[in-house]
Amino acid sequence: MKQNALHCFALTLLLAAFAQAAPEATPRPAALIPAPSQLTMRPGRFLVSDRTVIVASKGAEAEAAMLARSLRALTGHELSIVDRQAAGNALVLQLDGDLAPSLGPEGYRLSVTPERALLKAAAPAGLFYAGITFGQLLPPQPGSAEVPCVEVEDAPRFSWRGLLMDPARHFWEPEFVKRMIDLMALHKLNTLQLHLTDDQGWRIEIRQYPRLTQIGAIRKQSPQKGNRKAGDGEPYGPLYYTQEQLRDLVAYAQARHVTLVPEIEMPGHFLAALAAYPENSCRGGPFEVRTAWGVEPDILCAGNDAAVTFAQNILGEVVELFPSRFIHIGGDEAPRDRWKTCPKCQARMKAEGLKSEAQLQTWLNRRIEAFLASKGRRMIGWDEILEGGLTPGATVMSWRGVQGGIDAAAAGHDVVMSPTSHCYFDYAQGRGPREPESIGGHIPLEMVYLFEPVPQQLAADKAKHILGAQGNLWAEFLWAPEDVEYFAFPRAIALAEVTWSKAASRDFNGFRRRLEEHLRRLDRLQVRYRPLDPQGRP
Ligand code: TNX
Repeated sequence: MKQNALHCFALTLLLAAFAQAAPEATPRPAALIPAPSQLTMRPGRFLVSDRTVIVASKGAEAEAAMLARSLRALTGHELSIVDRQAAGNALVLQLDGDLAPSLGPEGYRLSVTPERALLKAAAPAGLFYAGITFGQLLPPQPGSAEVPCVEVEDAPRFSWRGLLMDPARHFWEPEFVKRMIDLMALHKLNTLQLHLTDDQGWRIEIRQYPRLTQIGAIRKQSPQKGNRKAGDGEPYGPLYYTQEQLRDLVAYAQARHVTLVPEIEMPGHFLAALAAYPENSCRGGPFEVRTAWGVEPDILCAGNDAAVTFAQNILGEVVELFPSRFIHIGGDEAPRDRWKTCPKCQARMKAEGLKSEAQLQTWLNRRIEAFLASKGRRMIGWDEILEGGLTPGATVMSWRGVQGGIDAAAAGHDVVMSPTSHCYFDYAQGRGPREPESIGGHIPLEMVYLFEPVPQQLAADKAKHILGAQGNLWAEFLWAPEDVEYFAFPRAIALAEVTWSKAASRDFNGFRRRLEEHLRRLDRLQVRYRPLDPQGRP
């Protein structure tokens, strides 16, 4: 009995010792989102203080400055950037080209010991993402500056991790676009498609064609909030981005490793341009910028050489502003009825031996693609560009399901998956009465999380053509920035994990647990996300 009590006492001591040592020996894993490829927790902690320095090796200076900024926001500490470590601990940023074959330009290694956090990558983007991960190792409470020791090796699964914003339907001020870029970067999303033109508005200054914004950037009224069939009687605009603002946005995004992909819709969704320059239509106008949502029957005239030149000249200015490899030409929902009765379009079809209006769209795309190629760019368009046969270099964004993407990839074309089944972030997230008005549909968080961008039907050797996936924030029913944030988050975070993390590590319950902690970070940034509560908005 005595013996037993002694044993018991010893055991208690041992357990107590363990309990104390436990947080040091095996720290709780941090809520990293998206989940990294490999994470090993080590004993000990790294403390960020005023004595911590950032050591930037050659070529890492810009990333060091970005990291200092974000750590100041997260911890309140002002870290100085030096080229050599002195007293105290340090975050060391190193570029190492030898890591390129294993980690690519966006992958990184992060190794944190009590004395040193070593961030290594083959290219600046990787260092940037190592810094984001370091920031997520800090606890979500403000002011706390302790990071657990870890070894992380990480690289994205896909190169296109995208969102689309739609300033054509409702205009987003540059400051808000910057906020969205910041929030994307926080989740390692790297591509923001800007839907700059549509039937309801032209939102990009084109110097050669000033009426595009003088006329195309204003609509007489918009559908009423809460009653989409009625007009609100309120003139909207002129609202557009100047070229100077766009250059500034591009630079802002570049510093955060986000590529801005401009989308200039053609031949359909083009009414705002035709309102300004009606001679580029089949019927000659006059037209007004569309005041209802939906699709307009009047489109660019593909039979008219001057209209094709008009489109090319616009793109000529667009490529000067946006350095992105891809230029998006829309191509969706172009009713080809006007082409059927247009003498010029019919003459073109005859002269070129085209058997259908769909082939005429392909003919137009070929001209546009060649023009973009002459500027060193690649053309991407919605899956309708498949209908008359794909042009040789086209990349397809598959939105009407994934079949367009499967067909394009099978034929050796690159593809970005953005199907209405999983990626339409303008659809409702819940069915409850407290959900805000939306265009319709129902895509809850879990649906996005379970999206697999590489369809099973696709042959294994074609999987490499799937560049990634994109969530689309169409803005007919997003009226204000808070709506964009509500519809985007947390679904964009699920998409970030889908496009960054290994397919094998996908686990919705684990994601949800990490997300709950991660949402405290979004609270600090005052992001107006949809609460996880099944009822949505409070
Ligand atoms: C279809 S997706 C469209 C957009 C709308 C969206 C609304 C696509 C290529 N075209 O013009 O905004 O649906 O969900």
